[in-house]
Amino acid sequence: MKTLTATLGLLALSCAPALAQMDHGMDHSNMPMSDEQMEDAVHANAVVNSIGEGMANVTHDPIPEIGWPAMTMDLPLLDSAEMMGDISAGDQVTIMLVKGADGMYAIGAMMPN
Ligand SMILES: [Cu+2]
Repeated sequence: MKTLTATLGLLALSCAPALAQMDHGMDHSNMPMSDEQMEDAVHANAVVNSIGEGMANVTHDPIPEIGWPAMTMDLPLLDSAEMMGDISAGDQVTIMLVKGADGMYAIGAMMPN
Protein backbone atom coordinates (compact mmCIF):
# COMPACT_ATOMS: atom_id res chain seq x y z
CA MET A 1 0.00 0.00 0.00
CA LYS A 2 2.89 2.26 0.81
CA THR A 3 4.30 1.62 -2.67
CA LEU A 4 1.00 2.49 -4.33
CA THR A 5 0.79 5.78 -2.46
CA ALA A 6 4.33 6.64 -3.48
CA THR A 7 3.58 5.81 -7.12
CA LEU A 8 0.46 7.98 -7.13
CA GLY A 9 2.45 10.76 -5.58
CA LEU A 10 5.01 10.54 -8.37
CA LEU A 11 2.28 10.56 -11.00
CA ALA A 12 0.80 13.70 -9.53
CA LEU A 13 4.23 15.32 -9.57
CA SER A 14 4.94 14.40 -13.18
CA CYS A 15 1.65 15.99 -14.26
CA ALA A 16 2.56 19.32 -12.73
CA PRO A 17 4.81 20.63 -15.55
CA ALA A 18 2.06 20.17 -18.15
CA LEU A 19 -0.32 22.23 -16.06
CA ALA A 20 2.30 24.89 -15.44
CA GLN A 21 2.86 25.20 -19.17
CA MET A 22 -0.81 25.88 -19.85
CA ASP A 23 -0.78 28.67 -17.32
CA HIS A 24 2.46 30.07 -18.64
CA GLY A 25 2.71 32.73 -16.00
CA MET A 26 2.43 35.70 -18.33
CA ASP A 27 0.35 38.62 -17.17
CA HIS A 28 -1.82 39.64 -20.12
CA SER A 29 -3.81 42.26 -18.26
CA ASN A 30 -1.82 45.32 -19.37
CA MET A 31 -1.12 44.29 -22.93
CA PRO A 32 -2.26 46.66 -25.66
CA MET A 33 -3.61 43.86 -27.87
CA SER A 34 -7.15 43.55 -29.16
CA ASP A 35 -9.38 40.70 -27.99
CA GLU A 36 -9.04 39.26 -31.48
CA GLN A 37 -5.25 39.30 -31.25
CA MET A 38 -5.35 37.66 -27.84
CA GLU A 39 -7.61 34.91 -29.16
CA ASP A 40 -5.10 34.07 -31.88
CA ALA A 41 -2.08 34.43 -29.61
CA VAL A 42 0.23 31.43 -29.27
CA HIS A 43 3.17 30.84 -26.97
CA ALA A 44 6.44 28.97 -27.23
CA ASN A 45 9.66 28.52 -25.38
CA ALA A 46 12.52 30.09 -27.28
CA VAL A 47 16.14 31.13 -27.10
CA VAL A 48 16.87 34.68 -28.18
CA ASN A 49 19.78 34.70 -30.64
CA SER A 50 19.72 38.40 -31.28
CA ILE A 51 17.41 41.27 -30.61
CA GLY A 52 17.30 44.64 -32.29
CA GLU A 53 15.01 47.42 -33.43
CA GLY A 54 11.72 45.84 -34.47
CA MET A 55 13.21 42.38 -35.06
CA ALA A 56 14.41 39.43 -33.07
CA ASN A 57 16.04 36.19 -34.16
CA VAL A 58 14.89 33.29 -32.04
CA THR A 59 15.16 29.52 -31.95
CA HIS A 60 11.74 28.37 -30.82
CA ASP A 61 10.14 25.07 -29.87
CA PRO A 62 7.40 23.61 -32.09
CA ILE A 63 4.13 25.56 -32.01
CA PRO A 64 1.51 22.90 -32.81
CA GLU A 65 -1.41 25.37 -32.62
CA ILE A 66 -0.25 26.97 -35.87
CA GLY A 67 1.62 24.01 -37.35
CA TRP A 68 5.11 25.45 -36.96
CA PRO A 69 8.01 23.08 -36.35
CA ALA A 70 10.93 24.11 -34.18
CA MET A 71 12.81 26.81 -36.09
CA THR A 72 15.47 29.45 -35.95
CA MET A 73 13.98 32.54 -37.56
CA ASP A 74 13.65 36.30 -37.62
CA LEU A 75 10.40 37.51 -36.16
CA PRO A 76 9.14 41.08 -36.19
CA LEU A 77 8.87 42.64 -32.77
CA LEU A 78 5.73 44.73 -32.39
CA ASP A 79 6.29 48.37 -31.40
CA SER A 80 4.03 47.65 -28.48
CA ALA A 81 5.76 44.38 -27.55
CA GLU A 82 5.77 43.80 -23.83
CA MET A 83 9.31 42.99 -22.67
CA MET A 84 8.82 41.48 -19.25
CA GLY A 85 12.28 42.08 -17.88
CA ASP A 86 15.77 42.63 -19.21
CA ILE A 87 16.10 40.36 -22.21
CA SER A 88 19.25 39.98 -24.25
CA ALA A 89 20.86 37.53 -26.67
CA GLY A 90 21.29 34.05 -25.24
CA ASP A 91 18.30 34.25 -22.90
CA GLN A 92 15.68 31.53 -22.57
CA VAL A 93 12.26 33.10 -22.86
CA THR A 94 8.59 32.47 -23.47
CA ILE A 95 7.48 34.32 -26.57
CA MET A 96 3.91 35.27 -27.30
CA LEU A 97 3.09 35.58 -30.99
CA VAL A 98 0.17 37.67 -32.17
CA LYS A 99 -0.96 38.53 -35.67
CA GLY A 100 0.15 41.97 -36.76
CA ALA A 101 -1.80 44.29 -39.07
CA ASP A 102 -0.42 42.37 -42.06
CA GLY A 103 -1.77 39.07 -40.74
CA MET A 104 1.72 37.75 -40.08
CA TYR A 105 2.78 36.57 -36.68
CA ALA A 106 4.93 38.95 -34.69
CA ILE A 107 6.27 38.93 -31.18
CA GLY A 108 3.79 40.62 -28.88
CA ALA A 109 5.50 39.72 -25.63
CA MET A 110 8.63 38.11 -24.27
CA MET A 111 9.12 36.85 -20.76
CA PRO A 112 12.36 35.45 -19.32
CA ASN A 113 11.96 31.79 -18.29
CU1 LIG B 1 1.15 35.17 -22.72
